[in-house]
Amino acid sequence: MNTKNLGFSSKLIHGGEHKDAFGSATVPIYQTSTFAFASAEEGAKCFSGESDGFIYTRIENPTVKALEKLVADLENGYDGIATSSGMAAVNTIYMALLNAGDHIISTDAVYGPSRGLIENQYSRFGVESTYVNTTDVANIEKAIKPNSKVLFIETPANPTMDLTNLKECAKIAKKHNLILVVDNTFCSPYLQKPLDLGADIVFHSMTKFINGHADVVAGMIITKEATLYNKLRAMMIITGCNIDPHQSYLVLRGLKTLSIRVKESQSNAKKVADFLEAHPAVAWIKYPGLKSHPQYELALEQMKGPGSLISFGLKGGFEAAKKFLDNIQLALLAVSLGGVETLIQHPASMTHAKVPKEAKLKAGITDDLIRLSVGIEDVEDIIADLEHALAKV
Ligand code: LCS
Repeated sequence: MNTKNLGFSSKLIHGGEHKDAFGSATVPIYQTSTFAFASAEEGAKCFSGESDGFIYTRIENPTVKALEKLVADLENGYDGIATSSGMAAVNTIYMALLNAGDHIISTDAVYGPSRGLIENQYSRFGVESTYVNTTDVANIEKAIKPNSKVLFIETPANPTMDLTNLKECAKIAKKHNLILVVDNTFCSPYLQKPLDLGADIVFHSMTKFINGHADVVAGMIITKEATLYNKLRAMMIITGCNIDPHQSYLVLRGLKTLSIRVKESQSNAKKVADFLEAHPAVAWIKYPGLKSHPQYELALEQMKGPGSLISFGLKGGFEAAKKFLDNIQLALLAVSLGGVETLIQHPASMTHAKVPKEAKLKAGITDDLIRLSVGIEDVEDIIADLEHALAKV
């Protein structure tokens, strides 16, 4: 059956383009490193591309391919490239697109290591970078130089929950011949489809919503068309950052419930955000589903819903934040996000600890910022946990 025209939730269950001889209901785990050729001629054809038979699991594997096809379909893309982690996806993109002397422009509040990889490693090979506040796209235009090649956007940004207007970015990228790359980890394809808004490449840390069960680390890159796809795929293969079949199976399993997980955690997050906004100990809150979010209208325009990540600060600053986090009982005091369990963390000292202090402050990653990834527990229990910890501050 052609699954292209199915609705999103139906695709999660029936997509992925896999069929086997036994009519398996799920995609089997092809736990093999290599594949035997039927003949010498067939082997040569696989290598020349005349045949699309499988060769070797670092290059391609049936379980992995089913996952790649499915996520690409969910993002309305050409095809997918699964990687061993979200950071492997980031590195594959940088390495395939940037030459010595090239310049990349990015959101200043991106996930810390996405920025650190450029500023601390690619800088050694002569790659230049500028990090700007992309909530105002005029800042992007101002940062463009003759050697600018890539515009790298994360929206909502981790952990500030600032949004960037993707349609406007696509216009700028087109005008200045930049490749527009979007990190869609915070939304998943259920809430936002960057390729439909004009991006060339979208990628995910599948560790988060796509897998959703805090038991896999993985990444995925999807392109809009074949030329960039082939370039990125070749880089993934030669650098050996492939996902393995077992991990792919787990992600395929987690993915089946993506829409119900996102809907449920988002419904909880809206209630949690209302609770936090009204609480006297809370100094500020940033959640795209609240009218107080400065880009509430943009969220309505480019996202199907506000998601389940919230950032907020307490009136007592960093000291109050520490006391609050030490008194949380139900939520896990842990990094990562987008799973069924509620997770809470302190970005300035955890996920973004290695970003220099000045850059952190400029990007809005203040010492009092607490990031909450709301899970699918009973919302009354999540709120009771927060209420109890806030009372201790
Ligand atoms: N992009 C975003 C937006 C992320 O949040 C992360 C990980 C990555 C890329 C990298 O993915 P990974 O290699 O971990 O699969 N974010 C994390 C976080 O906020 N806490 O722990 C990891």
